[in-house]
Amino acid sequence: MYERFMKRAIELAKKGLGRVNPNPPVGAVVVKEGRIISEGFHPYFGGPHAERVAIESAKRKGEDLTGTTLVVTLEPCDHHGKTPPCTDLIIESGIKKVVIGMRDPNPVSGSGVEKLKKHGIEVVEGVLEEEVKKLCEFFITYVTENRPFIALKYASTLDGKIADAEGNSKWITQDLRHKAHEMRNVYSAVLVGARTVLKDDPRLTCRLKGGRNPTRVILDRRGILSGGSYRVFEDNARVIVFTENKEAKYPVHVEKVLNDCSVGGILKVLYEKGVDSVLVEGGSEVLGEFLEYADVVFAFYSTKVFGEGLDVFSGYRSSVSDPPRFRIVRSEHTDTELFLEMRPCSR
Ligand code: AOF
Ligand code: ZN
Repeated sequence: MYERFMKRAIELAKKGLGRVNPNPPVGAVVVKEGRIISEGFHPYFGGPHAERVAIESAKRKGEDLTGTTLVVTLEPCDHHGKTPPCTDLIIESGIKKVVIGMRDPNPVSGSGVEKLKKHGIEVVEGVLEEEVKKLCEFFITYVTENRPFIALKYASTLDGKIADAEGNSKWITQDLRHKAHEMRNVYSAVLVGARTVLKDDPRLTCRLKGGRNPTRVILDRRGILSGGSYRVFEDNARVIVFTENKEAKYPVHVEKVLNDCSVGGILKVLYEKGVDSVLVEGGSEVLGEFLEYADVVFAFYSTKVFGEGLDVFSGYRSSVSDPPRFRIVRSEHTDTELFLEMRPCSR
């Protein structure tokens, strides 16, 4: 019965994707006599919460909110964060029913549901919960596991090579390239190894109209990029370089992190810096190191064959008895290319 309204709230929430991190994307609608009278979403980090935007918009239109229903993707907060609690606003407004997609997994937010019920507001929970959880997966991972959500992304030939024998990797796949830029528009950070920077000199920016650039994270353990000038160092986006080399020098706006460069060490620092999601784009050894940490894998396959070349996950070793396995959750293809979204079977 509320699914239709929740669908709209989810659609609204998506407008905040890539803008609100590490906060959750949230959408809300106010329903009166079976129709939506106002809408709202959380627009950017630190900005007003979705519920507030929707309620204030209804008030501006002169609507009386008494007896209305608020449909919101996430349980309203009951804490003073960067904004006052949404629960108080809802209670004062005269709204009589609140429909939510999921409970707020953030331990600091308090229980909005209990508070609303105490004030005589009816609460309906779990509407399109699975969809809402997917929408909030960066946020859920970030606040419950205290680490960023991790995606692996690569383009490979039919025979599993991400570069030819000379190390050239440009344009293995092309048809579905817009997807890669959609990812860069949503993930907080993109991570690559120093050798990818040396070989490909990528920009790692988002080239969608109206898109925004992710933070670029470079893994330069030995400091081979020290003193050099590369496109990833351009100042059109935040840059963080991890290195174990004390002497390594980078341009002034680059955040140099002298730290243990194990995956665990990197994730801990990124978490502390507020990075809720990382898109690992290679190269081969970096993909191998992050493989067992992946929450999702985005693979672009071409039907080209290289024979000799660079493996997708070099340095990684497994066996037929217990290899990591993935479940395909989405697929798309053109005549010569295939896109797969996969999730680990173990989770
Ligand atoms: C949001 N947007 O629309 C809702 C949120 O630091 P604050 O004050 O912005 O509060 C952030 C927390 O509030 C967030 O972690 C989540 O638990 C809760 N609800 N947050 O950013 C919203 N409804
Ligand atoms: Zn709130």
